[in-house]
Amino acid sequence: MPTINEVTTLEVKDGVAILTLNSPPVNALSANVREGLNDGVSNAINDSSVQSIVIICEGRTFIAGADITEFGQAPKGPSLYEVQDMIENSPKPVIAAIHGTALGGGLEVALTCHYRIAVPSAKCGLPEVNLGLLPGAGGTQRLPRIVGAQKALVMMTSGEHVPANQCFDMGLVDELAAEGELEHDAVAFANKIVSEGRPLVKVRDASDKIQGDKGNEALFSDFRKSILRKTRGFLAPEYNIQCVEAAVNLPFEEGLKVEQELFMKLMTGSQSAAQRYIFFAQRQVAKIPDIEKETPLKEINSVGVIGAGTMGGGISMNFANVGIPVTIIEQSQERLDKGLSIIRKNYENTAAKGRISSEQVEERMALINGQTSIEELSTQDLIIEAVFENMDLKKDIFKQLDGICKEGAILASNTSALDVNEIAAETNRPEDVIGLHFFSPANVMKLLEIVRGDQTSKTVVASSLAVAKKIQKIAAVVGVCPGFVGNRILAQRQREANKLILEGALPWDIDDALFDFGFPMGPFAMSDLAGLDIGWNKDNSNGETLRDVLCEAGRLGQKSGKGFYVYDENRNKSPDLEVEALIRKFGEERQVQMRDISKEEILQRCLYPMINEGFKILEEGMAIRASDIDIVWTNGYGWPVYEGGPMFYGNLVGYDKVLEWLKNAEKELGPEFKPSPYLERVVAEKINIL
Ligand code: 3H9
Repeated sequence: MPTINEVTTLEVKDGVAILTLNSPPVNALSANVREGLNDGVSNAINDSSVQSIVIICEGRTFIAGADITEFGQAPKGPSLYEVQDMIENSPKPVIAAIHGTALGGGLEVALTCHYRIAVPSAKCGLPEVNLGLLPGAGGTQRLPRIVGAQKALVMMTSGEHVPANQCFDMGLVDELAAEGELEHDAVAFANKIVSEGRPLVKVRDASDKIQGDKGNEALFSDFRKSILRKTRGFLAPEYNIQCVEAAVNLPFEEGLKVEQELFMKLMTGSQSAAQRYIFFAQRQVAKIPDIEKETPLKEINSVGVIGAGTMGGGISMNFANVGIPVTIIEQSQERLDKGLSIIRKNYENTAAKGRISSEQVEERMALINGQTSIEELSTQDLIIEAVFENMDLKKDIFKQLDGICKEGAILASNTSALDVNEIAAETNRPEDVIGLHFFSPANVMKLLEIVRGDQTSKTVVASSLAVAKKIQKIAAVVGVCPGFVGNRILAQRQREANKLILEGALPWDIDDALFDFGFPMGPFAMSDLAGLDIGWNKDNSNGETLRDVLCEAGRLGQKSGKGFYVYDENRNKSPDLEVEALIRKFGEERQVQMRDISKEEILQRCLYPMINEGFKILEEGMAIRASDIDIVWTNGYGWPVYEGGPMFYGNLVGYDKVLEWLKNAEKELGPEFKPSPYLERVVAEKINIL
């Protein structure tokens, strides 16, 4: 087959030039793919035996976008715009033949083709927004012209991958091919276009779908309002909207200029840098250096969960959702029934929102089998203990499990902070013991910390990663230390927040600073939500901590209508003078000097110790890489993705500046700010840890 370059071939069949790209893994538009497209289309145009051109891809997908790894590098080879001009201005019809996903620049290439054909399993989308970008190769101007402004707004601000049949309905795809017959059907479609003398459709010239929305400001303001909550803090969604506005109101070429200007702003900004970093971090986190790809996996076809409380119930739902039967154990029938009814209610709520059918509710409930005896866990492949955080209790359970569970079963604890090695030592099979730390609500939160004990076998780690993927979690492998990665870093922020309110900052000052930074809520609003009385005991409360004082005053959090804040009947919070007075009194009694504390200082006090702790975690080998820490924090603790996580953010601020700040804080405020020696080394030797 004639080769254009190392990733492109061009073959002519029945007057149809078939230009095939093969650049694994995802046919991204790297320099050689652009070159292949450019030269291939050019050759086909110049070949008099060719009447039409089909662009098709080998491997798992059509072009999945620009090559993100090339961003920021000196341009090489033909630009994407040159390639698109070549395709769009071809005097012979060019047809994109799509399987897998046509995403970002890939869809933008397809949009310069005169026609598009796809198999039913294919999906199309402009997901640039998820990388903090907008489609920068004319996609913002062409998509609205083909699907209308409203649909383009939804696609571009959500980044969703739209199934081919929907693309067909909205006119984005002109023809559906039979599954597995893409090349054959694309050639037939190309011949039909030629024989019927169909026009060379240029999407850029279409106007019927956008005409009616010219000057329709309400369309855009309503849309902005509808996504406000979800997109708070992100720049890219707004810039995408501005591009669609330009598409509707300006001529094509002027719209392109708006697209280019806004694309460059995003591309050179820190938000997109953070979001692109997180994209790769998310793929990196699943790679464990000492665990080879070939590591044998244990099959997990049945699961046992101990505890039908909030955690146990949520954990069980994850497995039932993917068809894995779960046996859930609770001490009493009453508690079991309560737990099962909460699970059912959760499913029914999801069904009420239309996300699953009522049959699916029943199917999933049928997969969850409640039992009151731990002896029922003799056959399951994976057991997850999810009882409350008490070492003695957990040890006792693992001792029992050791005697009950079948050989080779994975024995996991959902502990959020306790020593997994100590728990494993209760068994005669520590190699099968692991921590699987889910985050609440466990059926919703994406993060899973996989806690690798000293003796946990590679097979058990690899199998845990595989099952995490199956239940659609983002798993980070962490080491055994108090609080692991997530809670260990959280403790730093919590400590400083608690100290700050005695030094003069009020709970809402701290919450507001962190909310404005991008967290969904600050630590005090969070405490109110969780309940201040968790772990508080009325009988031995002696006003020693502020929490004691608040609980003693009946301020238990949202559930009692007041905690750090006071709440109205809709659970809207307001600052409360009474709390301010209690805090002042508490501070005065302890002779704490009150002062004005700026928002900047609040952020430094709360965030820089977290970065420092991240370095300590890396130094101790408790996280594999800095980006794993950021994955934990962006997926489990609400660190805004556009700030990249604590380690990325530290680099943005400058590790040298963080270090200097910590040194001063150590002198002025105490030893808890002592910089990690690893941070000192990274700064001194300018080591790149990201
Ligand atoms: C863009 O197009 C800008 C334009 O508007 C034009 C500007 C001028 N580049 O996810 P996977 C790698 S922006 C480079 O595990 P899956 C990925 O890192 C782009 N590499 O597979 C991984 O590498 P490794 C818009 C990429 O099957 C491997 O491919 N497009 C790219 O679960 C496999 O990836 C997007 O945002 C890329 N564009 O999912 C689409 N994409 O094996 C981004 C992937 O070394 N990609 N890699 O870890 C995706 O959403 C998924 O990768 C996809 C496949 C759905 C395609």
